[in-house]
Amino acid sequence: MPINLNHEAQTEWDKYLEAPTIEEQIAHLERFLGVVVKHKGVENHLRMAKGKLKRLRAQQIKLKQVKKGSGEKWLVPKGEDAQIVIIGCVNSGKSSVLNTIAKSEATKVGSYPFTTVKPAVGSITAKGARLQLVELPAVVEGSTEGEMSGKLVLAGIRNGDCVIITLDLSADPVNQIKILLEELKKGKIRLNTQKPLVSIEKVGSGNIQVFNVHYFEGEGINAVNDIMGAKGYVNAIVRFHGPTTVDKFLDSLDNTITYLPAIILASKGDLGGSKKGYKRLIEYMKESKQEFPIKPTSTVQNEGFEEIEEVIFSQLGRIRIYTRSAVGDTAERPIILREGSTVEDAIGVLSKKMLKFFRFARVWGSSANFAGEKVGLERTLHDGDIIQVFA
Ligand SMILES: Nc1nc2c(ncn2[C@@H]2O[C@H](COP(=O)(O)OP(=O)(O)OP(=O)(O)O)[C@@H](O)[C@H]2O)c(=O)[nH]1
Ligand SMILES: [Mg+2]
Repeated sequence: MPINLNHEAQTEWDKYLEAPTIEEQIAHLERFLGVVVKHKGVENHLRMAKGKLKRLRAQQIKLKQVKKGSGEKWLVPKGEDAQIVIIGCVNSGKSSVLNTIAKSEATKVGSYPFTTVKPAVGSITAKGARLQLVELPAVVEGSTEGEMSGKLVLAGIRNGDCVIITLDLSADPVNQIKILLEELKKGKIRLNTQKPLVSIEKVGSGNIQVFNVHYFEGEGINAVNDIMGAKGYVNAIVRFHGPTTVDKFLDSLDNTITYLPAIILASKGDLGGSKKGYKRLIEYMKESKQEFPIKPTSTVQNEGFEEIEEVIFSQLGRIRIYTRSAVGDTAERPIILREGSTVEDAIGVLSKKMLKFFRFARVWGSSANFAGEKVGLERTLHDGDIIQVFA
């Protein structure tokens, strides 16, 4: 936060940072822009505030459309930084988990099945990132065929950036995870699965050219040619970048598959039989080689949620980058980018125009070889880095 904001502006900015709803955030940002005393030292801050206000207003309009029933009801427009979808079988504790994490009464909890029939929304701040939590109605056997609005539920999952799965530990959690993962697999959603390490480039001529085929496990050039031919490719370059099975190779040819990170919250840990259920769940996940962070919880006893924000942020695969202004002030709130993002990605979020006039950037943090290192657009950034852009 720049120390050179006038007192009134600082107060409005602090209120904006704390504001729980979009309406209040907009109101404080508008007041901030009305009272801020303008000078060189606050230029970056002003630009950021105006950008945020624009995004929030756009988001507000979308949310209003959704409420009115514009046909998009099931795709909750994305919040500022990322959207976390909460899914699970019926009555597994999704609404209770949403309310507990969001520390609010965001949605209704009920002992009867299908209490939640439309997405319910809450929000949290996790390590400086504003996250939207969306509880989707239950996934059931047959969701992929449209059972219990299943197609819309699956579309809602694809719209998220990370998934929280709730499993009722007192009611055969192994059966629940099997149903969920089977429906998601049929719905072309892959959780905690690395994207195929193979890239396909369509070209104008030259037939099928293959590089590093030794990575194709148990198969060779002929299998590549057969599969490519069956999928209708005539001219293409296939590059293997790491170990690839036939299933993974087929996945790489299907760009309708969604890959998402996920966490399991094993709920109702206070009920009888839950300890046994938890043990069986851990054994099953290990046997079936499915790697998920699993946290046993109880919403009734408020247990297992101590570091939930950190767990969600780390699974989300995002980094926090802090900008430094021309006069050396560092922003208090980070910009949130995908892991592996570069200086170019960071500037793209701030202002596309700035990219045109970019000269160099200085970086502080673990991606810099020394504090304040001068870097170009291609430098990969790490969580917690600070960048100062010279244009
Ligand atoms: N004992 C205990 N009961 C819980 C816990 N979490 C949820 N429940 C109960 O389980 C029932 C279902 O909870 P919800 O949070 O509504 O579950 P849901 O998955 O959202 O349910 P649907 O929206 O109907 O699919 C309610 O009666 C809750 O009170 C828990 O940690 N411990
Ligand atoms: Mg519910």
